[in-house]
Amino acid sequence: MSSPLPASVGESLAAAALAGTLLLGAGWLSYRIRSNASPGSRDPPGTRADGGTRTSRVSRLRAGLPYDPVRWLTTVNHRDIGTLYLLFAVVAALWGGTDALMIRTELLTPAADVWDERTYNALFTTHGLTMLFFFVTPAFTGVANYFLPLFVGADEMAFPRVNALAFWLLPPSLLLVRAGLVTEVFGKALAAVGPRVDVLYLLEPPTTGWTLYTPLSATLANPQIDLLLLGLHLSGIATVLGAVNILVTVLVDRAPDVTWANLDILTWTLLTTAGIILFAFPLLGSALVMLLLDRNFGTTFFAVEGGGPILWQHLFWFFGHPEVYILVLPAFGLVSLILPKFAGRKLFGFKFVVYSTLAIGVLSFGVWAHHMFATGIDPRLQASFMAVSLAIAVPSAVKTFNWMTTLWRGRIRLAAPMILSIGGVGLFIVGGVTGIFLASIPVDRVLHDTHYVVGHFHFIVMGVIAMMAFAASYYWFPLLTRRMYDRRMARVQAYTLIVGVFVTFFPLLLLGMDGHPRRWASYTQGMDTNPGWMLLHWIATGGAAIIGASVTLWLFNLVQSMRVGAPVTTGDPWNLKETGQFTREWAWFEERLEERRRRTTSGVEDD
Ligand code: HEM
Ligand SMILES: [Cu+2]
Repeated sequence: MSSPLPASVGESLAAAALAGTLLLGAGWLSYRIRSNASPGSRDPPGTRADGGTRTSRVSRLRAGLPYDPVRWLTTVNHRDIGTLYLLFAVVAALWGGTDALMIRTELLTPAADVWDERTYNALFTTHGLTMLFFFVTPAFTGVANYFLPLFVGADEMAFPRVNALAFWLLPPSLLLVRAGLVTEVFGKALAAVGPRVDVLYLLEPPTTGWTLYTPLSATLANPQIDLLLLGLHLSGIATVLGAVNILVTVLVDRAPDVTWANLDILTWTLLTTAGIILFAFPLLGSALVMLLLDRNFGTTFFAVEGGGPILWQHLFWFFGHPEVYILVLPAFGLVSLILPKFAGRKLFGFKFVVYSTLAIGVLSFGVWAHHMFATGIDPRLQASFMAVSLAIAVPSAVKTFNWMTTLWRGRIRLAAPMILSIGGVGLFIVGGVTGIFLASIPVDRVLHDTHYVVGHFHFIVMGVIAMMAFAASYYWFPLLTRRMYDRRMARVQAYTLIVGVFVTFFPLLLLGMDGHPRRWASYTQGMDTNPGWMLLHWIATGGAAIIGASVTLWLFNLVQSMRVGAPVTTGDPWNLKETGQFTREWAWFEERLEERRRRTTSGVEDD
């Protein structure tokens, strides 16, 4: 049965319904947040200091659940919000990871016969967007929320309610970005049991690539592109709100004994990242609005007769290059934090690591046109961008040498977080060095838009960023859950992840040097002259399967250990006191354990 409405009416109705639902949800949430004043928000329902005892049917029902859903929806506590960010990031990573495995499956055969071309284009688009905006940034914002106040000795983030708002903008923005898939799956499920509702098939998954280049993104009729732009805009607002919170917390809410001289390395990198976000994201926001106006209101910002399609690339990459450092700096911070703990030595050259972080923060705004060497912009401009791009490799190298020197003559303990940190540094070196080649104009002319570029940045985004997210999950697991994970399984997971990343992305460097363009669903055209391509794709897909197995092992280990892992009874599960590296978050944890012990021995029920 087909819908009687003309497509455009159905489309507007669907958009209005979606917007209405979002607004109602937001209104309800803000009401709940306001009535859940921060002091008692972690107390069980019915016992809040401000609310008195409430015994409505709903609150009795809530008290019977293992988790109180209203508390999680309305919390303004930094650790709760941090936890929500981390859970959201895991969900997004698994969703984006599914895209990745589907991409790799298509490339097993030279023809586009597993999925079709359109699906393939959609897959690499949603994969990139999901991973960058909904996995990496939320994961590190989660770490910042949970740990930054503990590191700087603040009771809370500076603006707890803004913090809740920033988090709750993310789920709707992810849904907007991926709405087409959601509505289509919903439509198919509905059609299986009842009527076929045409309006649910109006949104086709976006096929622009994460870079949203004009003129393609300005001219595609698919209304999903508009939703995508709105969703990205929303997620940008969330990211800026989060960054403001981090900045103000560090600048204003530090404990008296936390000075600039003894601020820890992770806080330094989170602070720098927040600074970059403040300058980069508003620009993305503006560009997205211009594109929306071009698409819907006939403006000509990116039309040939107006600003021209290249303007998009300038605006996008003015945001986009700093964005790659927004993603990588927190991972660098985690290396600098975790590596010394398991090498038994202080981070070598702490000051230089801080200075190089700040230098990267500034320089990252001066290199954007290295993504545009192939567009025919003025060669004199290109040369200056090449120079700054080569220069930005220097502070990255400074860090790498500091990490290696930290290991030198250290007492190295190969626990899972350490294996992942060392692996992360190693893979980052491959990613960084391939970047230096790309920064050179003549080399980039050959390699631009090939799989070499995909290999380059995945050695960084998977090689060090995802690697350090896993390392952090192990490192703080005892603190987050009061239980220990299975260490042997974790070590196996860490080694397989390193192998998987290398096996997946090294063949891409070779394919790129062989001239294999990126974003091709089918490579039959190249097979006559390059019969080796298929083998390289097979190896890469095999690597992706190793990564998939490794991530499954990680998930299994953590979920299982959360339930039945060995209880942690000491505040120092990593023996950090021995080498004088017992940091504030662990001290906080130790205190909490002590308090629990006092409460249970004095017979008070624990939470
Ligand atoms: C050592 C410093 C680095 C240099 C010199 C460098 C250089 C480059 C160059 C020149 C390109 C453009 C290649 C082309 O499209 O032809 C590029 C692409 C890219 N780089 Fe890097 N890079 C560096 C570090 C990083 C880091 C730290 C990240 C990620 C956290 C990163 C992520 C990316 C991404 C995502 C792209 C591809 C964007 C796209 O077209 O989709 N790079 N890099
Ligand atoms: Cu760049």
